[in-house]
Amino acid sequence: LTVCMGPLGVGAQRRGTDSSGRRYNRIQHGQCSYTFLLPENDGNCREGAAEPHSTNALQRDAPQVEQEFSTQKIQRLEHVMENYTQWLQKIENYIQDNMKNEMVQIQQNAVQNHTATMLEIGTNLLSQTAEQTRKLTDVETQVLNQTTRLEIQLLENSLSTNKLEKQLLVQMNEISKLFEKNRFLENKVLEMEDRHRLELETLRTEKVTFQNLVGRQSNIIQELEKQLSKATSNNSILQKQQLDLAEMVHNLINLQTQKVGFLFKGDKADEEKKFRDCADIYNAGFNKSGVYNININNMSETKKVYCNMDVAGGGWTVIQHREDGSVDFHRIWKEYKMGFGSLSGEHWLGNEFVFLLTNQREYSLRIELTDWDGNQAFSQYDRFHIGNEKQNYRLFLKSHSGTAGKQSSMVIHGANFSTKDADNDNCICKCALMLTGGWWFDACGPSNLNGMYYSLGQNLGRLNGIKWHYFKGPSYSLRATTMMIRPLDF
Ligand SMILES: *[C@@H]1O[C@H](CO)[C@@H](O)[C@H](O)[C@H]1NC(C)=O
Ligand SMILES: *[C@@H]1O[C@H](CO)[C@@H](O)[C@H](O)[C@H]1NC(C)=O
Ligand SMILES: *[C@@H]1O[C@H](CO)[C@@H](O)[C@H](O)[C@H]1NC(C)=O
Ligand SMILES: *[C@@H]1O[C@H](CO)[C@@H](O)[C@H](O)[C@H]1NC(C)=O
Ligand SMILES: *[C@@H]1O[C@H](CO)[C@@H](O)[C@H](O)[C@H]1NC(C)=O
Ligand SMILES: *[C@@H]1O[C@H](CO)[C@@H](O)[C@H](O)[C@H]1NC(C)=O
Ligand SMILES: CC(=O)N[C@H]1CO[C@H](CO)[C@@H](O)[C@@H]1O
Repeated sequence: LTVCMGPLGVGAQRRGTDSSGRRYNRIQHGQCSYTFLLPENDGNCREGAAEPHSTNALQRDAPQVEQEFSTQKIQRLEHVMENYTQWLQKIENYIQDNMKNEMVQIQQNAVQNHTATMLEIGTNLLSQTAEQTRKLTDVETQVLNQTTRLEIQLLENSLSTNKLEKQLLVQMNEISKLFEKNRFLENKVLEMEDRHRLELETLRTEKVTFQNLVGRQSNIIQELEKQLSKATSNNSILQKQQLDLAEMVHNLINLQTQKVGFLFKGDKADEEKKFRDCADIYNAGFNKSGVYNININNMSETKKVYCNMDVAGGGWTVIQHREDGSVDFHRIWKEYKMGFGSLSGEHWLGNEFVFLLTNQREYSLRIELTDWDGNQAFSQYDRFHIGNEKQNYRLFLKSHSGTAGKQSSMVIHGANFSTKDADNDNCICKCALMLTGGWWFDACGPSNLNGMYYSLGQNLGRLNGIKWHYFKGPSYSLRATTMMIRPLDF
């Protein structure tokens, strides 16, 4: 057979419809081409599928056997075709399915990606939000902390303010109380002033009446005196009467002066009291030793003096005192004139003041001495005064007594005062330079209470020490001395 047979490829197959409307299937293989006319389709068959039992005659001249064989082959080919077609369809389906799956997967991936990104963004946002929230919370807590602190401070402030207010109230209350007290006191003072004024007025009127009375009384007295002078010429009986009358008059006068004195005393009470010396001060009721003001000779200017109110009845005005050597006594005339040292300690009152003092009335002098064994002794002179500066403050003494020697250690017949720059002694030497200090040196005499101060152990064998010959000998320097004066009639 020269029938061209060969493997059939799909690409070499061609289908179509001929001019008469019959469908065909043409297969090209090499030089051979085969055209199959396909039976009429009943409508259910698929296009391109060959009918296995076609009654249509082939447009080919071939014997019957060959025809049958060909028909078989065609049928097989048709099957194969169909199989292919099915395969193709299957593959198509498969591909389509796959495509669908992939699309779905891609979409899913995309969605997942989106979701993931969204989630990521979401988580990012969430974490950022969380961060922000944390920060906000921190800020909030800080703000709260500050607020609480401020509130606490506010509370404390208000508490202290309350306290202050309370204190203020208390103070105000006290102030108002004080005000009330003040007003009360003022009222009282006003009342007292009124009363005082009234009393003063009554006193004044009384004074006037008393003055009138006094005038009348003196008139009567004058008359009585006249009668008396007349009666004087009468007899002794009359003389006796006169005496009686005189006594009566005297009594009357006393009574009047007492009354008037009493009245005038009130007016004088405002005047400051003046003391001539410590005796006056003592008599005025001051019995404590110490520094006081006096007015020597009743002068207006005051002088401070130390008053000893303890020794021998008190009332002593101290003019010299030594006790510890704290003050230098080797000084010049001018200093001895005006005084030096400390009144409550060692001092010299001053010759000028002693002169003024001892010439306003009669004074006695007392000298207190203490040795280094604690023994005390004194010398007293009933009369003591000194002259003025022109008289070189000359010493006048009378009547020595006391325990510091039977004889007076001060020259009783008197001596002028000498200092290192004023030599008024009875020696060709200069006693004040030799023995130091200022004193009533004779030549040079048995005493010098203004000599050098020597402490215990150095006080023996000293010619220029604090000397009181008839107490401790010529070369013993004493531990303490006091010279003080008091009116003779104290
Ligand atoms: C068609 O395909 C099936 C498998 O899918 C196969 O078993 C059968 O033999 C095939 N038919 C022909 C005619 O090739
Ligand atoms: C998903 O995201 C990754 C990276 O984020 C990217 O590489 C991938 O192409 C994305 N896929 C789709 C389907 O968008
Ligand atoms: C407030 O803050 C301070 C430090 O800044 C801290 O010591 C204190 O304990 C805080 N107080 C409260 C009530 O948080
Ligand atoms: C001093 O005076 C007061 C009263 O003025 C008196 O009580 C006292 O006893 C006196 N002292 C001496 C030592 O006289
Ligand atoms: C002292 O002066 C007053 C007046 O100031 C006088 O009344 C008094 O008598 C005077 N006393 C003596 C002691 O001079
Ligand atoms: C003492 O002083 C008086 C008065 O200045 C003088 O007349 C007299 O001579 C003096 N006596 C001696 C011893 O210096
Ligand atoms: C006796 C005598 O001389 N008597 C006379 C006393 O004084 C009065 C006058 O006050 C005379 O009248 C008396 O004669």
